[in-house]
Parts: sequence; C-alpha cells; structure tokens
Amino acid sequence: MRVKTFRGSSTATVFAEIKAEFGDSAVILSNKSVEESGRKIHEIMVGVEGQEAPVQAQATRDDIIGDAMNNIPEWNQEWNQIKGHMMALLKPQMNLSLLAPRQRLALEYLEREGVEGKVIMSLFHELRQDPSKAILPVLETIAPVCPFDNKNWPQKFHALAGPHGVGKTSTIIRLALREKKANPGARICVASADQGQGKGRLVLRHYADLSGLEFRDLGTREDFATLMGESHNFDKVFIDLPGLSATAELDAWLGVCGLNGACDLAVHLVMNPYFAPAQYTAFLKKYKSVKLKSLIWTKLDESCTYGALVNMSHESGLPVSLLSYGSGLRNSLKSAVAKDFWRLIFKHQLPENEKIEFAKAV
Ligand SMILES: Nc1nc2c(ncn2[C@@H]2O[C@H](COP(=O)(O)OP(=O)(O)O)[C@@H](O)[C@H]2O)c(=O)[nH]1
Ligand SMILES: [Mg+2]
Repeated sequence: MRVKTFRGSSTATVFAEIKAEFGDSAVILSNKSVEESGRKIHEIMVGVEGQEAPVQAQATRDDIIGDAMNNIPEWNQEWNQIKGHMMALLKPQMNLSLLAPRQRLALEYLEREGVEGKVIMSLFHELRQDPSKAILPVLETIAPVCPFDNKNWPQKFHALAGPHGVGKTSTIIRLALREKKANPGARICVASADQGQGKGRLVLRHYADLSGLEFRDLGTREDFATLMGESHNFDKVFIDLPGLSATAELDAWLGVCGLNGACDLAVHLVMNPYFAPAQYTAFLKKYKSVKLKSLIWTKLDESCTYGALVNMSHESGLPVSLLSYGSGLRNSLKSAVAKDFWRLIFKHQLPENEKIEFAKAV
C-alpha cells in the first residue's frame, strides 16, 4: 500500500486533489485539522492498494539527516506543547504570590535549602488556605521530632542501621556512654553485628571495656537468639548493625537474624545530610522495615544545607530522634528537639550541647 498525505485550506480542496490523483481507489487513513501560523490546515492521509511509491534513488546519509532535521520542529513543537500543559497545570497551584509575604519567604528559603518540590507543594497547599498561618506548625507535622530518651523510646533493644561510614558505631558509643552517665546503675550492653574488616567492632569492645558496659559479638543467628534470651540481664542493649551490601535489604537481613518477630526492638536509620536526592530514596527502599522507627542525622557539622532532613522525614514518615554534629565522642550528640531542628534548618545553627545533662551525670 502506498500512503500519502494531502494538505489544503479546506477539506473540499484536499478531497478534490486526492480524487484527481487516485480516483476512487484511495482509502482515507486519517483526517485532521491543524493550526499553523494562525491558519487552519486540513490534513488527510490516504492509502492506495497495489500502488508502490515511485522508486527513489537510494537515500544518502545527508538525506537521512536532512529528513530527521525536518521532523525536529514538529517534535519540538509537540514537546513544547506538552511542557506548556504541564506548567499550566502546576503553576496556578504554585503561585507563591497567593501566600502572605512571610509564608512566601519561608517557602523560597526552603527551596534554596534543597527541600524538594513535592514537599514545597504540600506546604503551599496548607498555607494558602490561611495567610495568617505560621509555617512552623505545618513543618512540624511533615518533619516531627521524637527525642531519644527513655520515655519516648522505652524499647530495650535499639539497633542502628545505615550505610558504611555514616556514624553508626560512634553514635552507639555516645548513646551508651550518655545512658551510663545519666543513669550509672543501668545495665547496658553494646553489641556488634558488624563482622566486616573495619575497626568498628574493636572500637566498640574497647569503649565497653573502658566504661563498664557489657559487650556482645553477634556473628550468627544463634548469637542474636542468645542475646535475646539474656535480655533480662540488661536495661538497654545497643546493636551496631553492619552497612549492608549492594543487594541486601534490611528487612530480609533482620529476618535472617531472627529480629523480625515480636522482640522489643527499634531500628534507627543513621543518615548524613549531603547525599544526592536519588540516594535517599534508594536508602529508604533498602532500609524499609516495620522495625525502622526513626532517623538519626549525623555529620551535621559537615553540611552547608539541610533540606535533606525535611525531605527524608516527608518521604519516610519517620520522626528524627538524634542529631550529631561533631567527630568527637563528647559534646557531639543531642536528642532531637523541635527548637534545635528548625534552628538548624532555618539558621544553620548547630544544636548546643546538653550541658545540664552532662554536668548532672558526671
Ligand atoms: N564531623 C563528624 N564526624 C562524625 C560524626 N559522627 C561520626 N563521625 C565520624 O565519621 C566516621 C565514621 O563513623 P563510624 O561511627 O565509624 O561510622 P559507621 O561505619 O557507620 O559505624 C568516624 O571518623 C567518626 O568520627 C559527626 O556528627 N560529625
Ligand atoms: Mg561501624
């Protein structure tokens, strides 16, 4: 079948052209009107059985490129139209001038901080209903904090998960030492499930020996079972989980270790604030688990923007429990409270150390 497209200013003239060329043997394949430079053009595509296109000289490389180039404006036009439609859909919803100046400034600031469009959009929807609405209460529902203390986190077992080098082992040591100082009679155990080549396990054992903490090495499922079995000997158990390999996922890993059941365990995901956005999404997929209960942010002192903290809370629905902001073991970790969290986001102010707690404990 030979296919040919005819164009003209009216359907009548186009049909006349088709009839003149093919008589009644043409089959209409499509019939549409398009607008070009403000003029309406009728375009009719016909097919004619048994008639082959005139033999053409073999197309040269230049012909092919020329052909492709000729089609680009059409595609560009189509793409621009699609983009235009998308913007038209989004823009009226995101017209920041509909907000009170204070609200608009806050959203513009968060955008610069790296807070993602979908979070800005949901903030916008909340705020535009009421120009007097303050942004912080809205933000607090998106990124809640739940300070790491015995009241908020009564679980006996706390395991820290996250990629290699994010600060899991350091945070375990800080947490255990802090607990010991605040509560010298507490029976605390630190356990290392990190059987890798790194020094994490040795460091953890070293600090346990120095500070009168119990230490357990967790290499097999039986080791986990033994630890669970002797849990009545401890008030708190902090477990250092290994950074998982490329394909491993936390939920399956916990299952293999027998930790997915009804044990009194909360897993906390340790994160740094300067990964790429796609990386956070990948981490949330990898560390997804019913046992995952909070986010711990470390290396806050090494970042220059903090939008990731808001994005991760929004995407995971998890509260932030701890903030860490120094490489040393002292004065570098604080339970997350809303005031510190939002000062960090809006003023880039690192939390102040928990002087009172430390002074009382020493
Ligand atoms: N600057 C800074 N460094 C930190 C912080 N937390 C941990 N680190 C450092 O990060 C490195 C890796 O920490 P580590 O606890 O071994 O990470 P892990 O592999 O997740 O166990 C160590 O050199 C820590 O001193 C923090 O809040 N700020
Ligand atoms: Mg470690």
